[in-house]
Amino acid sequence: MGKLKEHLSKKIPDWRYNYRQLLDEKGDTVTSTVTIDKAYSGMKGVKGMICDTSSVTADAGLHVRGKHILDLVDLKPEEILYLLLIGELPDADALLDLQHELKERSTVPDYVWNVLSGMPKDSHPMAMFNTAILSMQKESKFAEAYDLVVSKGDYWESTLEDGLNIIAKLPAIGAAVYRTRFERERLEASDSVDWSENFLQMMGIDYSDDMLKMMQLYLMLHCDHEGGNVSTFSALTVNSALSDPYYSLSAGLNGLAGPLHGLANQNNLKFVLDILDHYKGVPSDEQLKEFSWERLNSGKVIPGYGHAVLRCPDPRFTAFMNFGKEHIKGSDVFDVVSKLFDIVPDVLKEHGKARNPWPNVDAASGSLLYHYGIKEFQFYTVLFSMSRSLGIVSQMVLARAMGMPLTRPKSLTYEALKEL
Ligand code: HAX
Repeated sequence: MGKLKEHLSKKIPDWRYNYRQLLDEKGDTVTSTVTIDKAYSGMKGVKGMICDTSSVTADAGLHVRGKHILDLVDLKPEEILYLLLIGELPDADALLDLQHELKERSTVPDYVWNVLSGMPKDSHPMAMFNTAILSMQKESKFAEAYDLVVSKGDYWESTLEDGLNIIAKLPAIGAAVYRTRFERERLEASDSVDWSENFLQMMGIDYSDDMLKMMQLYLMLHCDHEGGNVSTFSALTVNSALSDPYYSLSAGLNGLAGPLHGLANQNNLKFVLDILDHYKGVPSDEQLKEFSWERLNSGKVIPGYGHAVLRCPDPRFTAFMNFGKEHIKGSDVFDVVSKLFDIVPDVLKEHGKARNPWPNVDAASGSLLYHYGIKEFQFYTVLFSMSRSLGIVSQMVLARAMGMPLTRPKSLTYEALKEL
C-alpha cells in the first residue's frame, strides 16, 4: 500500500465520525433558502452540496484545504493531490512514494493509441482526451469490485485505485493528444518521475527550468474549485450513480470543454491574437477599449472575464501574472493580456451586465503557454483537464469514503412554480 493510501485510511474513520455527529447534532440547520429566482438562475448560491477538498470565497478566491492558493504556488501538482485528498502536505518521502506510484501506474493500454489515431484529424483535443479516458473504462477496479459485492464502506479504495491509475496516465495521454492532433509522431514515456516533467518530455518540447516551473504552476493552479463548478459537479453526479471514475471523470471533463468554463482559456488566447492581428501589434488603451466594445456589441462574452462565484480578480490569474512579470520579457501576447486587465473591468462595469467584471484564471494562462512555444491554443483546455482531474478524483474518493448517496435534486414545472 502506498503512503498516500495508508495516510488516507487513517483519516477516514475520524471524518466519518465527524460527519455523522454533525448530522445528528445539526442535521436540521438551514444552509440556504431556495427561491424561484434561484431555480431559474442555475442554482447559483444554493448551498446544497459538500466539498472538503477546497472552498472559494467571493473576495479571496480559492483555498485548498484552508490554505490560500497564492501560498501554494511553489507546490508540484503531486503535492497538491496529496493535500486535496489528505488535508496535509506530504513530507519528502511521501511525495517521492506518490511520484513512484504514479510512474508505476503510467503505462497506457495500446488500444488507447488506436482510438486516438482513429479519430478524425480535425477532432477537438478535448474530445480526444475525454474519449481516451472513457475508452479505458474496462480497466475499472471499482466496476470490478462492485460486481464482486464489495461493502459500501470500501468503495473509496477501488475509487482511489482507478483515480490514481487514470491520473498516472494523463501525461502520456495529454502528450499523445497533442502530438497526434498536431501531426507529430507519438513519443514513448520518459524516465522522469515528476508528473509535469514527464509530460513535457512526452510532448517533445525542449524545455528550460523556467518552462518546467510554468508547467508545474499551470498543472497545480487549476486543480480544484470547490464542488459546484460544471465539471466537478457533473463528474460527482455521475459518480453518485456509482458509475466508475472513468465514466465520471470523462463526463465532468466534457463540461470543462464548454466556452463558459474551461474552453475560455483557448478563446481568450484567440481573442488576444485577434487583437494583435487587427492592430498589427500591441494596441493603445483606446483601441483596446474599442475592440472590447465591438466584441460585446456583437453579443459575445469577453473570454477570461467574469465568474459565477468570485467578485475579485481571481488569485489564480494573479499567480500567472506574477509568474509572467518575473519570467516573460518582450512578449506582445503577454503585454496585451496585461493591458486588458487595465481596460476590460471598466468596460464590463460600463456594459452593466456581468456581476463580476474581473479576470478569472483563463485570462492569463494561455499567454504563458504561448510564450513557451505551446501555440496550438485548441490544446489548452486539455492542460486544464489534467489539472482539474486531481480535484475531481479527490472529491470522488472522499464522496465514496463518506458514503454520499445518489445526487437527485427535485425539479418543478413552470405550472408547479406558479402554484407555489
Ligand atoms: N463578457 C460579457 N458578458 C458577460 C461576461 C463577460 N465576460 N460575464 C458575464 N457576462 C454577462 C452574462 O453573459 C450575463 O448576460 P445575460 O444576462 O445576457 O445572460 C450577465 O453578464 C450576467 O452574468 P453573471 O451573473 O455575471 O455571470 P454568470 O454567473 O451567469 O456566468 C461566467 C459566469 C463565467 C460564465 C460569465 O462571466 C462568462 O461568460 N464569462 C466569460 C467566459 C469565461 O471566462 N468563462 C470562464 C470562467 C472561469 C472558469 O470556469 N474557468 O473554467
